[in-house]
Amino acid sequence: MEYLSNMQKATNEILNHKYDNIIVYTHIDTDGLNSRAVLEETLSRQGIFPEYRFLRQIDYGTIGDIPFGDYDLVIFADLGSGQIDMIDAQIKSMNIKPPKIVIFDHHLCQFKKMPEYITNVNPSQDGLNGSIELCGAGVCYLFARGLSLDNRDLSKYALLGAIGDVQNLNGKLEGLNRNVILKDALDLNLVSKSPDLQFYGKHTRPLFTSIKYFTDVRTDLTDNDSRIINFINHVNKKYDSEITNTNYIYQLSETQKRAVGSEFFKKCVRYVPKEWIPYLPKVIFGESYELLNHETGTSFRSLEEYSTCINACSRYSEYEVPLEILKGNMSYESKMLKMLRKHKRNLAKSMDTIKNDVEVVQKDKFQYFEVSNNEIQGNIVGIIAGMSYSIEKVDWKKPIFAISELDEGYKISARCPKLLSFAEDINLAKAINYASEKVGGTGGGHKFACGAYIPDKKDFVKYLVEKV
Ligand SMILES: [Mn+2]
Repeated sequence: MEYLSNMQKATNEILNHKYDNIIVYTHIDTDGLNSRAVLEETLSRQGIFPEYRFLRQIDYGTIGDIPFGDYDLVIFADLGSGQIDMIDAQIKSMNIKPPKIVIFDHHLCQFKKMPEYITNVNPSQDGLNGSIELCGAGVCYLFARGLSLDNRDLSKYALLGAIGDVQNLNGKLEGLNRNVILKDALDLNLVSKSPDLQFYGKHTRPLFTSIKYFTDVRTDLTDNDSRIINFINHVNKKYDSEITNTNYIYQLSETQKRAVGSEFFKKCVRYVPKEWIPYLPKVIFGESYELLNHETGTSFRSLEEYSTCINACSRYSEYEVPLEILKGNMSYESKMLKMLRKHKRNLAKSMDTIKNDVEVVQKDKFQYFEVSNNEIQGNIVGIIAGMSYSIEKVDWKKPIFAISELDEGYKISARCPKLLSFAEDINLAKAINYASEKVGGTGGGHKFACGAYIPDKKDFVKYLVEKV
């Protein structure tokens, strides 16, 4: 029970020592921002008011800026477990008395020997799966919940973090995410849970568009408006329903959703290899979660779309706006929606670039394309790689790698449709880690979505061929 005893130790460290100088670093994605929201609220309820900072990642470029010598306690959330040796080496090189360090994280732990002054709280220590059972905000939430059951109102943040990190990969939340966090949120009537279609965009775009951009299976509906209209008409006739082209998924009844889903399933069956069919249901049907204090039809009702909004801001290094929205300050709403629109415009423009101006190179087991920072901004190239599966020349049965040229070095983004990753048991994170380390870079992420930074692209593709 290493994780639980570390949680106890961390709690003791934070609460019982009455440190004057505390600083909290959190990651910048949806999970990181929600970790921040949980910690800030929990600690202020305890009368503790640390300094807070956001950090994109701990690496050799950023670690020198962390003022370890100025604080008694440094807390990292949703990052840190993978950089313990680096932190220790940095502190040793500073010739200072080490501060106490607490890490609340769910990423892979990597260290040779745990320094005595660091407490690393990570569910993987008890054999839990940090990709689907608990996220960074979830670890922070369990810390808060351990202090007082009155903190259970913060469960909504932990759920948002989990969805932001795609921990509902298998169609629904599982493990501690489900048995503790979702249960708390349901008990307090903060969220609803219901069986649903797995199409993205239940409150913010018509069913029509959701079908159009479904990228797990390429069917004749992919990116084809008139066929989608025919498909919806077919469903209506067969099931005697009246779904219109402008209906949003949230407006459909459960029966209508089931009708659309089963007809869509039947269609997909004709397009996927036979061995993949058993995995089809879980990319079409799943569970969706909604925040009951937000109106239907808004960007903040479904956890998935809310999470997209937060990421749209943080990708452009805007953290204040999503954090305020998370705390319930809706006066930032128009700012956030403005950023979301800008983000969507960038995506649309970049998709045109991929369609018209970029060559997709086909290899035996994967495909890749190269772009410069001017063609597609480095901060969205991963999303574009994922969306590119709706384009004809991209093979939806193979993973895709995007190599984007930065001012210095290259950013690599890898994506693979969920269905493909289930059916072929593909682990892109392993492949990208291997190839990027071979060329002197660093990489990581999930099986089906990950990234890396490399100094030189020469030989990178060769190493990928060895590992994919
Ligand atoms: Mn995370």
